[in-house]
Amino acid sequence: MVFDEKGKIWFNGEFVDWKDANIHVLSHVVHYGSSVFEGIRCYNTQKGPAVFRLQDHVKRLFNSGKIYRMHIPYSPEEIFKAILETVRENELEDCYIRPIVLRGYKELGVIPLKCPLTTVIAAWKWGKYLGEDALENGVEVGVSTWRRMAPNTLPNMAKAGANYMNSQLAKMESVHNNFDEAIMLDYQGSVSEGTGENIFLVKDNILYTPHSSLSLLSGITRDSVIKMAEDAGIKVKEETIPREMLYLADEIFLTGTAAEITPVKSVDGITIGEGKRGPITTQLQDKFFSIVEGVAEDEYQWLTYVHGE
Ligand code: PPE
Repeated sequence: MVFDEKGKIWFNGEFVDWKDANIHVLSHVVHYGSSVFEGIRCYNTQKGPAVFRLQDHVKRLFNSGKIYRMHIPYSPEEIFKAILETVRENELEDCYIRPIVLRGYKELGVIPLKCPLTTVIAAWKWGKYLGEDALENGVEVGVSTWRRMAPNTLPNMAKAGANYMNSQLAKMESVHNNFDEAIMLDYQGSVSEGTGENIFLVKDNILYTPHSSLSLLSGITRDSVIKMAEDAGIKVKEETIPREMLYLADEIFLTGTAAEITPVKSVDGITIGEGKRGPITTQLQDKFFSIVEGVAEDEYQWLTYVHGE
């Protein structure tokens, strides 16, 4: 995906042309990675575009800011509304929305508190994250030699720009090794998450996912999958998952806003189950897409219609 540079970006409360949404090279964020952000999807439904779990994403943005002592100069309600306005302003239907709060330009040095915050919301069309046929045919992943951040190093519960330096190392290594995605282990060697996704395993009809204390971002898609699975009578276990359990799983899938629900067909070249999308993955994918595309009833009230209902 390369930007087409069309449309407007919400920049500190005002819409500016795509090319004018700029910050100074000596901004704090450029040197020290000081930002918190969100990734949100909007789906095209019969009732117009609808944003998935907007309230929860806005809440997580403010929680990330809280951890980093960033006092976002807008209320959650203002950001909520500004996100919907950004989709409307750009006349988008299905799109990906990226709000980011960053520490800006004033002085350098590790202490960031004098640098003003800049708040930005951009939206664009972002197709299938892990490739066109990934949702149907699955992806090939490799366990990374890079570990996820250990407790009390960088907080995994904050969705902060700097965390993605760790993700980048793992992703570049996996691409170099001809994998589609990396799976990272936590500092003690148990399964944590992908570079931009959470991970689920199916074994003997039970759904397993690493517990949220295992150095991962507690994903909103992950939470959605757990709810849908439990309501479908599938037993869900959040626990410590040893690496080798990956190879022995019947099914594996990745979840994330960008990646949605993507099946995994192999790990480190070892085929998972039948090497294709399994029945529980299919069941949860079908349920997820029927809700977000507005085909099924929005039983969890996950959708916010951009132009009202
Ligand atoms: N773990 C990580 C590390 C992560 O980045 C994401 C989202 C998730 C889990 C899943 O979280 P959620 O989206 O709430 O279900 N990754 C975002 C950024 C991807 C990117 O390449 O940038 C996303 O999917 O929007």
